[in-house]
Amino acid sequence: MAVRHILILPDKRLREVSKPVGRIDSATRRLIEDMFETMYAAPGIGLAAIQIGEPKRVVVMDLAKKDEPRQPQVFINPEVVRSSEEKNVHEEGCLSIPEYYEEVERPARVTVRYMDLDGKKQEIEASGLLATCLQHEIDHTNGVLFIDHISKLKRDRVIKKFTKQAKLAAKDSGSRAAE
Ligand code: K1U
Ligand code: ZN
Repeated sequence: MAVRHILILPDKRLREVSKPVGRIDSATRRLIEDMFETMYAAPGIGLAAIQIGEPKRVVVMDLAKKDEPRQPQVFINPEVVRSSEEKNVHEEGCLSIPEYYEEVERPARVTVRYMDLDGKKQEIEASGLLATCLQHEIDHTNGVLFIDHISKLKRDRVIKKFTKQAKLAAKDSGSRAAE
């Protein structure tokens, strides 16, 4: 198991549409282990495989509170099959956009179809934080980020900030390599 590097905005790979998983083989199981280790280390409550550079439709999640035992959940090839008309506003964050939080409006309840670790088809009806987190992670598998759901003004501002930071970091590592 390994803690993997999390891709940060404006990394173009975050815009890739991930590919469905066919068979759950040892490589997929290792990927899932790495995803949990990376998510717990961050720390975060969810992670999609593309965030560690693997364009596969795999999502991990743990919504347990600090004082509760861990509740790891795996969703393979998750898709929203039903959404409520009713909307909910929830503050969201993203491990690929560190320390930026914004309120996002999404359907309050969703039904998600997915495959479990045994390759069995499952369906879950979600509301509250689970619904928000599932929609956020399924968006990642489609190359969509939560900032795509906020105003263009706010989105452009955050993209500009992270692009500037990435350029400064690249310049800094280049000058250190030349020393
Ligand atoms: O997909 C991700 O980048 C993970 C993201 C999931 C998420 C959070 C909030 C709303 C929707 C989706 C995070 O985990 S951000 C970090 C976070 O929320 C958190 C971190 C430590 C403790 C509690 C929450
Ligand atoms: Zn995210």
